[in-house]
Amino acid sequence: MPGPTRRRPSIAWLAAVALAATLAVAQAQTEPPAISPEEYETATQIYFDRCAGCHGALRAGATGPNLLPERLAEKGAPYLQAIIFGGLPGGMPGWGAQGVLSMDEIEVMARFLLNEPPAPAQISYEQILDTWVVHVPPEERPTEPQHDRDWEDFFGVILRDMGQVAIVDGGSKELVSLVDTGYAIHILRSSASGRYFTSIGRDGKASLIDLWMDPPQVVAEVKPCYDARSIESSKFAGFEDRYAIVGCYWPALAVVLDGLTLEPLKMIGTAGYERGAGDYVEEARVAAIVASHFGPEWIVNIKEAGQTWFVDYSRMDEPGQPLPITMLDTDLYLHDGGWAMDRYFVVAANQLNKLIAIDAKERNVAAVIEAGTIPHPGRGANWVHPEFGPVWATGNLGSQEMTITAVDPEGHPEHAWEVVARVEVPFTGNLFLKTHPNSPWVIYDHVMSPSPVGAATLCAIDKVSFEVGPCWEVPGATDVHARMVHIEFNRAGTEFWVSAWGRMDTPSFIAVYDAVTLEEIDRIEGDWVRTPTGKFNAYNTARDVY
Ligand code: DHE
Repeated sequence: MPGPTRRRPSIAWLAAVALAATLAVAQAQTEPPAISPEEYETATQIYFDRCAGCHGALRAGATGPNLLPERLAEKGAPYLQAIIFGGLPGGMPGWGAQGVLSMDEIEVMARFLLNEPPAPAQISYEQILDTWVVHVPPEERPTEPQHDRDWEDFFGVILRDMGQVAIVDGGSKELVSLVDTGYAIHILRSSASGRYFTSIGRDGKASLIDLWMDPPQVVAEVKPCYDARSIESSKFAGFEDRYAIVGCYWPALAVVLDGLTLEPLKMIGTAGYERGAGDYVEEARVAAIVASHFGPEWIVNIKEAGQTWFVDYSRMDEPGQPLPITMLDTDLYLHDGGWAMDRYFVVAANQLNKLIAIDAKERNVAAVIEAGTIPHPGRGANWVHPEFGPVWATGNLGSQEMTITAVDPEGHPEHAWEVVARVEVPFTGNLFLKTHPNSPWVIYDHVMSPSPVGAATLCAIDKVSFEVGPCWEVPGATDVHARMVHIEFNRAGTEFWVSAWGRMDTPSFIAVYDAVTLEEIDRIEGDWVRTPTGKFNAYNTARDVY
């Protein structure tokens, strides 16, 4: 998207918007406002970039409300402009106030929302196949690492708006290579061996990065969807690195790929009927996916259908053999989650303020837990507490609470699925928390805090006493317009890294801390460090250490 022209709104403009908003109901529009084809195209792109994640590709509502003209017409364009500019307390960002959208763009967006939405396209297997490229075939790849670096301690760092992933040496902190991937990369996952990173872009493009090559590079890519957030590889014994799966937001689809070439093998449509006796859901988006340790299957969470599917990949390449999918009714608004004790996959039903613990061994719901407001675990944090045994924690986006739950019904039945602590943290806006067996702390961010100080503040929570230890505003973060986001430990668990997520036009940094003393011991900087978000240590990601 071209850089917007930014004009600060004058007080007079804001007053005019407020006045117009109060008059809007009375001035309900009967005709949609005019919008030129160029404006419609610009607005469609902005909608995809900024709005579709919460309001859905069809604008029919998802975690955010329905944005169809029938509902919005009575509100009127000035009212919509005011909301897009300033946001709402329930989580709608103030795109104008944050400097992301210009006043001209906001004005076009308001008119776009009062017109009928475009019909997003479906995708065919041939279209996916056309995007598939193998840069280095498996037989031409090295049979052993081509460099002396400790590749299992590499970090893949997402440079979100650069469409790149930086491979950084976890020991020396040197940039090993910078690889081009999809647009606005969302997550990385490691193959079971740890040799490959797979990445998925918001534009649905998947890339396979070989860490044994010198330098590490993208060896294959494919674009199975138009909009996606999740990717995972096959991890069960005997199937290591063999397959990968992409979860799409649009179209409603999961696509199984060959793990070494990313050749598309199987498309699995997810549109269908909502859990129980629900309605038909056309936009049933795939949220978190994890590879089970109990069988050759992925646990795939279908957000708007309120279902979790166990997708068996064991006979994927045997024509005429079954591809069993076990459907489990869980709940609506499934989003992100992670392993508790390597047995229970705990996923947030975020708009319901719930956590659902899915037993990967029995393939059923083991427990439903009341979290805080909009739980957002990332993958959560696991540790063994001296009194409660194994526990798992999530942060919450909408409340000042870290929720800690006991997760060992067999070893500690007296506390099973009990929330053993609701720890008060200083700000709302948490997205991620992380720990490592060798650190006494859980590290907690507040990236979506409405206050710039909150967004730049990290906290360490004591894993035994549950006390909030030091919280600190990261020096220099606000100077580069950055929010501190996403924590990742190195393989040894002796240090953790946190991204200062700034703007594309300003180089930013990654702060490195001692995992015990919490002292800042290094800062990764350079012209290439722009819009860093998620970071994934090859060893920890392959083995689900968090
Ligand atoms: Fe994410 C994980 C969806 C906004 C960075 N994000 C996930 C997952 C989902 C998801 C479904 C779980 C994937 C899995 O485990 O298989 N994220 C969404 C959205 O729908 C949402 C709310 C809005 C959108 O339009 O995308 C959203 N996410 C963000 C951001 O704004 C972040 C901070 C930066 C960005 O890329 O846009 C962001 N999401 C991340 C990261 C993870 C993630 C870094 C993986 C965390 C981990 O440790 O595994």
